[in-house]
Amino acid sequence: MKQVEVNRDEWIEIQVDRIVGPTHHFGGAGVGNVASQSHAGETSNPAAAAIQGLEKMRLVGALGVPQWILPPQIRPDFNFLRGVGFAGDKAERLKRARHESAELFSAALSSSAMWTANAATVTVAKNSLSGNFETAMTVANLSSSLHRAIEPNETSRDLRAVFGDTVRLHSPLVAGVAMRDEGAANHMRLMGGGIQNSFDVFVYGDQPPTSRKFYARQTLASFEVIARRHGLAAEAVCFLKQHPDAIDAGAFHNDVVTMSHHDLMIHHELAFADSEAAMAELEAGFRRRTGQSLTRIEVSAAELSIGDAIATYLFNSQIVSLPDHRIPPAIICPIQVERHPSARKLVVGWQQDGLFSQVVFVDLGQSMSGGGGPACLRLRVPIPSGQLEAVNPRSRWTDKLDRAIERIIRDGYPTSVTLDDLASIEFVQHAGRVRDQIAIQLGREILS
Ligand code: SUG
Repeated sequence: MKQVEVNRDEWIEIQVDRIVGPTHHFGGAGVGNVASQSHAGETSNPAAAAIQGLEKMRLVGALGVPQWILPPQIRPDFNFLRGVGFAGDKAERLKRARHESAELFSAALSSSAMWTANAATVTVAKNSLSGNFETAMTVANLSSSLHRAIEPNETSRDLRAVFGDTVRLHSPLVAGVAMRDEGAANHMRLMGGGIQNSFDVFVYGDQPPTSRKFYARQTLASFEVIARRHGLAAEAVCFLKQHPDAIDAGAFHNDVVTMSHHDLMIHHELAFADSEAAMAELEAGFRRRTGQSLTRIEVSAAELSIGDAIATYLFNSQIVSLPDHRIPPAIICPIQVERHPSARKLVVGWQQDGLFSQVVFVDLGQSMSGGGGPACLRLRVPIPSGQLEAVNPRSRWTDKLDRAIERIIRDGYPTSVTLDDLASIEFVQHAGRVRDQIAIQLGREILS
């Protein structure tokens, strides 16, 4: 087994997941997202979705990895419904939206904030004034899609409630086509040695030649702004362009075709445009920055077609460092990988090569049908270990909190939801009360 260098820089990576909301449904609204589009209109199971997500947190917690939990966002978003012209009391707004616009109705009820990899872009850099390393976050504006563009305000509040002053929280970029930003799903923090040597890789899709079928969700300009706001040095960043064919095949985020951890990057051969030159530039930049070489594994289309990469979400596996840093990280893969001989062979091979100490397969069927795998469901937030206690303990995963939340889900969440169910005011008011019970468990105040 590969011996990993002991990490002495005393930073720790927190995983942040959100409980799937009781109005979780299949709206089919994911731009360029094949799974979301192909499951549109199916009956959903919010209880199963929330339990599957909680089980993944339980697994991460049991591995000894710090796990934090966000409550479901408040849905329906009645203010949004009023803002798009549905007047009247809440019941009327809901009914009118259901009859007049399937898109606006679904957006107001979406549980898409569950995919916390899209909550924010998170980097670590030296603050030029204090000279200390600090974690900075820019909340993603998610302006590519309506149902997601309503997430950022609440996401900002949620991240503030968890992290307080332990991180520098930046507001979302000003909305607009030029600034489309989807957060950490298109960002990789590579490291050689320690976090002080972070090498931030930003992946965008909007420059020519662009995709034809689906528009790119992340722009180069948005990441340039984020790198500048977060104070990242030019030698510590690299910008890569998504391959337009990958976007058209359904790789709407880079984390669907690439995964990374410290000095390891595994990607599909079709992930990046002008790949040979881009990879040479990446490797040279990483070496200059860290004095070390990047372990880069390129999976060819012969080993796994781009279609199968997207169907299995192999590259959306969640890699986590274990408390004993001498042991290689664990990798949490969707069950679809286990069931696909070529995808399974690849991950088992990486384990045999010592890249991972353990491979765990998880069933996230409800999230996968919306186009979200294990890595989509978590935001990675590095903080100095000494500050772990300062991160809100009320929303840290523990066995006890897990049991309390599971009880609320099993007692109160619906197990079958259609769009018509969601048009009932009684139904969504009940869902709102159940959502609030979870928020209270997580130490949050309920705004009436
Ligand atoms: O933005 N799906 C999400 C999935 C996000 C996955 N995240 C990462 N790759 N990191 C999206 O497309 C589906 C909504 C619906 O079908 O109702 C949706 O929004």
